[in-house]
Amino acid sequence: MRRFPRGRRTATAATVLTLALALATGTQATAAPDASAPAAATVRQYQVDGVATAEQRTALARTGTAIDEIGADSVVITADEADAERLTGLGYDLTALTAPTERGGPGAAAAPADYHTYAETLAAVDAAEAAHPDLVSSQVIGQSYEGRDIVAVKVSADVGVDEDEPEVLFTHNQHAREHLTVEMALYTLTELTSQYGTDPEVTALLDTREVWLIPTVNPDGKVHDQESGSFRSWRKNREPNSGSSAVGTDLNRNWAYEWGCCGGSSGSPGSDTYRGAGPESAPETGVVADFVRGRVVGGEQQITAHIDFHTYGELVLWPYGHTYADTAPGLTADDAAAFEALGTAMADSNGYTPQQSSDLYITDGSINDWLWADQGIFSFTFEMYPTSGAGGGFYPPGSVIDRETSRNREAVLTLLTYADCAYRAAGLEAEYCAA
Ligand code: 0X9
Ligand code: CA
Ligand code: ZN
Repeated sequence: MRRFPRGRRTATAATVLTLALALATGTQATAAPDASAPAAATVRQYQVDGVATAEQRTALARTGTAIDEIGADSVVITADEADAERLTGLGYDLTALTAPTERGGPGAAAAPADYHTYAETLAAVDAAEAAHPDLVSSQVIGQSYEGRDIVAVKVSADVGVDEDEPEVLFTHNQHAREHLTVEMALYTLTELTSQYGTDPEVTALLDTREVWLIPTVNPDGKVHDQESGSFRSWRKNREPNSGSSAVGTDLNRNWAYEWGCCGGSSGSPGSDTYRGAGPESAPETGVVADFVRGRVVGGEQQITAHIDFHTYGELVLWPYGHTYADTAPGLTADDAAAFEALGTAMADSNGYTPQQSSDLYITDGSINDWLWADQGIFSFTFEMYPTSGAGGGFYPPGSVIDRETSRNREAVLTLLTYADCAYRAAGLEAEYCAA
């Protein structure tokens, strides 16, 4: 793995940490919970009835609640007992749900060992690089709050040369408990490398595009959620908050466009949607934002298209998240038409539901809004499998990983195909795609 010079000193400390984690990995499924950690409140999912419209969902989200799942006139949230009491006091109608295992029947939920650990993820990246040195090159782009390496993997023909080709970025695992998204990164890496020179479409795309994969944006959160012996339903990063015992920032509320503008995030450190002390206050957000800014070459952002992988809901989402409006400053009718056309084309291939992200509920400080408004990148969110808790919620079993990652093969290739000019998806090439 090649390291940026500025990362070398801390990378050494992080390597020691990685080795320690690797040693602990073998027993992760049965290890006793960390006795030094404060006793965690009981966290579970609740159904909230009578929440039917985007406005009602935004009102609920405004209380600082992260919404996991949307039904016709109800939603599912994750909350501890204190949050649940607070919401009931506000007049919300909550019903505690049983754990995913019971909801989906036997075998519907995963064990921590079903997914790659952080250390195993980096090992898989290193193995791909060793096996395909002309196609794969990884870099440490910075460190998480706890000092773990955040890695970007470039995949392209002649990978060692920065060619003048459209670049496409895939980010994964902003939210700690969304482990299936890390599997998605490893699937894409395996598929692209194994099919180059074999599959004509993959070969042509890697000959003409440069792909960047960031398999985990939130390594500390992933380790915290996965490696204590049982899952913790953790969402945020692991950065302490001054003046509060509550840990963590919601990285997908911490990006530097209209940060905290619109009731789509929380100012309370205890909230699952805490936006952080300021835009890019979280180290992980800053590392990825700096990486993206570093792809401006000769005054031009090289990255043209992006997917941020989340779970769950089976959705393809596009900007804006901070306003319900279809067009807004920085988002013209033609831009919106291109987002809808390309998002719908991708959804046609994977069976997800395509929509503007604010159709769900308002979010501010999301990665999609920043990448589009600030960097001009056609930026989507995929909410992967399942559609509901019955499929395992945030923790679907390992038996579905192959099916649910390969399900996005065509969508990923479609994004690569349109990376030269996304407006082409909406038939606007004459206006926007002049050679
Ligand atoms: O709320 C989120 O950050 C995402 N949903 S999740 O259940 N994975 O937490 C959805 C974000 C969609 N909004 C924007 N992309 N603006
Ligand atoms: Ca290339
Ligand atoms: Zn998420």
